[in-house]
Amino acid sequence: MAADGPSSAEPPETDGTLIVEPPKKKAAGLASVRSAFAHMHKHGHSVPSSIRILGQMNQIDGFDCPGCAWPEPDDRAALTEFCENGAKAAAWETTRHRLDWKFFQRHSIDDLARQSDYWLGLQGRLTQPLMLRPGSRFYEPIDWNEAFTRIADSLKALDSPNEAIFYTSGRTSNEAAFLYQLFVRAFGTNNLPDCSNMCHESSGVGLGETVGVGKGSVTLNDVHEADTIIVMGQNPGTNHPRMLTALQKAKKNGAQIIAINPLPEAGLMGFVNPKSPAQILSGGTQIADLFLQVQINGDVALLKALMCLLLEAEARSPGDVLDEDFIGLYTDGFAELRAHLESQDVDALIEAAGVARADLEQAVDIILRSRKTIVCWAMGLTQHKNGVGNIREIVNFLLMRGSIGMPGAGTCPVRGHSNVQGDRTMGIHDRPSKAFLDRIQEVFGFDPPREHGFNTVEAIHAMFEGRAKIFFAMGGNFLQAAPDTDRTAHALENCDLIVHVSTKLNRGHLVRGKWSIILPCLGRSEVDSQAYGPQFVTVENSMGVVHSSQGHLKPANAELYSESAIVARLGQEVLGPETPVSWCWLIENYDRVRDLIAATIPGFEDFNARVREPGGFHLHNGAREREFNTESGKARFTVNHVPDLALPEGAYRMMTVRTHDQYNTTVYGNDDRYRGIRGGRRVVFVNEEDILEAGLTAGSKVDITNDFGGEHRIAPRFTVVPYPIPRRCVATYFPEANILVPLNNYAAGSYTPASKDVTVRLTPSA
Ligand SMILES: Nc1nc2c(c(=O)[nH]1)N[C@H]1C(S)=C(S)[C@@H](COP(=O)(O)OP(=O)(O)OC[C@H]3O[C@@H](n4cnc5c(=O)[nH]c(N)nc54)[C@H](O)[C@@H]3O)O[C@H]1N2
Ligand SMILES: Nc1nc2c(c(=O)[nH]1)N[C@H]1C(S)=C(S)[C@@H](COP(=O)(O)OP(=O)(O)OC[C@H]3O[C@@H](n4cnc5c(=O)[nH]c(N)nc54)[C@H](O)[C@@H]3O)O[C@H]1N2
Ligand code: SF4
Ligand SMILES: [Mo]
Repeated sequence: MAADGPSSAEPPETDGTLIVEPPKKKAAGLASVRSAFAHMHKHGHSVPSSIRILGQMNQIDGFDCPGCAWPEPDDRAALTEFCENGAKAAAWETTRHRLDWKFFQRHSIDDLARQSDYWLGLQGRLTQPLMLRPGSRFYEPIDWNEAFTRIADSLKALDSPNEAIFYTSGRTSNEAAFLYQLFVRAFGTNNLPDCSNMCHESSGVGLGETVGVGKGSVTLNDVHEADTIIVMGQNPGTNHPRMLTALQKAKKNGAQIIAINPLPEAGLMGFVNPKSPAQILSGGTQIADLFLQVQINGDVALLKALMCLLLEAEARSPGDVLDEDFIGLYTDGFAELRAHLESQDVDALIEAAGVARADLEQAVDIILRSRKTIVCWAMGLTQHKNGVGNIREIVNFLLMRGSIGMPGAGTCPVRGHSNVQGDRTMGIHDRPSKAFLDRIQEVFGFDPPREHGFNTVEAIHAMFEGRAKIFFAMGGNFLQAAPDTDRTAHALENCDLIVHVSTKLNRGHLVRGKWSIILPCLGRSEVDSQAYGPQFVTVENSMGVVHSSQGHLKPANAELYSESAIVARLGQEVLGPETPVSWCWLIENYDRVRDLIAATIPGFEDFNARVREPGGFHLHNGAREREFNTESGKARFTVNHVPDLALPEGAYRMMTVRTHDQYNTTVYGNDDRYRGIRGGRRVVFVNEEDILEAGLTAGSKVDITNDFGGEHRIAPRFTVVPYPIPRRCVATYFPEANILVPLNNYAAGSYTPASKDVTVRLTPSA
């Protein structure tokens, strides 16, 4: 570690007073409206200015919400098509506060590292390129030319292009992402790790192998039409709040909802639509008809038990449960799965899941009422060692009843970042397909590198071992998003150069390489003016709809570059005469970039015209049409292991989750309203009986430790909070607990860190 030890990599303790109240039973309501405006106010916006800004969000001619990837409905509401957390994301981006060079003259990086993440984010938008020179503890302003020259010279001086790593976070537009991957491949590497590696990679891998497309198959209208919706490993009330409106609509149309989660999350239990005075008065609607309180990582066992019960129901009533026609025509592998399920001890599976048999039987009753079943999921399923297995089990379950590729049925991995799905479509991928690289070769006339690049976990190893020397990040906060914080910090500090393209200051900027550079960029709410005037960009939401996003606000600073313009300058400076495209000409008018996308990526034919249709267009999705693009051309049933959930004596299984007041590593405040937490983030939720058994009390301070791969990890001084969580399961918040997530404990097949299943011990703090 550098001079000041690991402290700079980890968020310090907050010193407010922690208040613990009972968890809420319903999400949203008027409190969410108050919260939205309070956050706009915190960032210097009056009520009229807040209304003006938020009123542009998610509108046809406005900017796409920088929050999550949940889609807009066809009948979007004028001015109010956003949620509380979308408003927070907008407030944090459109803040009126600015970070000028004087700020960085006053604060050394050590000084800044002692501040909380909340404080760092409150300081405002980055406005000038900044550089941290070798040995210095202060960022200094530099001009753009100097920044690009240093970056280009460093990249060109590498022994191999594979010594550079190019990270992407999921807010980057399609245009910027396409140019970025083109630049990186023309430079000569596939080292394109992204936030997806830590997020839905297990979904992409699991779905790709089984149904031939790594994206979900349903549209928003399918959700509205479904008869059964299973929401697993997801907390939509906080992380995809407008999904609750869709679930409510589905319920109104007669759907039943099953929630599968270790926590009784408020948004899964009930919802009060803040836009409906009638609902505010009546107290809103119940969301889940059935709540299955699975233990952490009990989902494979639960899904298997469910399928065994379905087979039993089929035996009682042949032809009514399985969709034999579908199975025969469209799938392979069912006989093996059936034999496997028949060999299972259902009671043992039910015990491993941690739920009651009667509840599972009730789930079967709900499911058997129709074939229009959708399964929605997020990080509670993907961030496990058996994350890919979780997804394959969902597919098994849906295929058995032919619940895919028909209205109201299918797969629904709910994506995180607002354009994380689009970035992948544009080629941000450390393991690009041969077909994609062939297209690049045909269209651009150069040989793209064919060997796989580093994903997030491999990138950390490579930097740690000195095999990679430059880390370039298009957005995000790699330091705090990645597992094993200390290890990741050491890895980054080994680099000769770290470059962050960012809108806001974060802790990642404070862990330094030999040289560190911050390039400030436009946010998507702002006017992006190029030679041909203001440009719009495009994004793809969680359901494969590609649409435009146009910012109308004055940029935080006239000097800011757009992400596309930054890539273009890099392309020009680094590749020189060997460049495959004329970068500056391209970004004069983003239509030109879109024409290249149209020429390269299937499904984007006539892109410029189609994206100008109000609301954009749907990308073709094979699974939705029952075209399964697997090797055999059929959807595949698979047999997956039930993970061994035995814990060492005295240990707990820890999941790391988000509070209601954060966007990944951006901390909006120290509250987690729905879970009853105010004024603190270093809390650990523990079952009351476990607290008693361990001789702890509510409010005790504990150190949380993990031992994995011969290393001892410790996260000191967390406050114990009694919570309705299954026995031996505990929950903490990310990024505080990331220091405990072992880098080498990741999902087989997808490398997604198992940040929802960390074996820990709780020891009273000294
Ligand atoms: N406001 C806000 N919105 C966001 C984000 C944010 O930070 N803030 N982040 C965005 C991003 S990038 C993403 S990926 C998504 C994340 O969205 P979520 O996946 O909803 O986020 P998490 O907080 O990680 O919550 C995981 C949920 O899974 C449950 N869970 C954990 N382990 C298990 C398990 O083993 N089995 C089951 N069945 N459930 C389990 C937890 O109790 C929790 O309810 O949200 C996106 N939207
Ligand atoms: N333990 C644990 N770890 C996790 C998770 C977990 O559940 N548990 N979740 C994982 C998941 S799902 C994800 S997606 C990752 C998230 O990983 P990242 O995407 O790397 O992290 P974010 O916190 O979303 O990045 C926030 C930063 O992005 C920058 N930014 C914001 N908007 C823009 C923009 O428009 N352009 C540019 N260039 N920069 C911008 C700002 O500087 C801000 O500080 O974390 C992962 N890490
Ligand atoms: S649901 Fe997601 S995309 Fe929609 S407004 Fe809320 S945060 Fe933004
Ligand atoms: Mo994510």
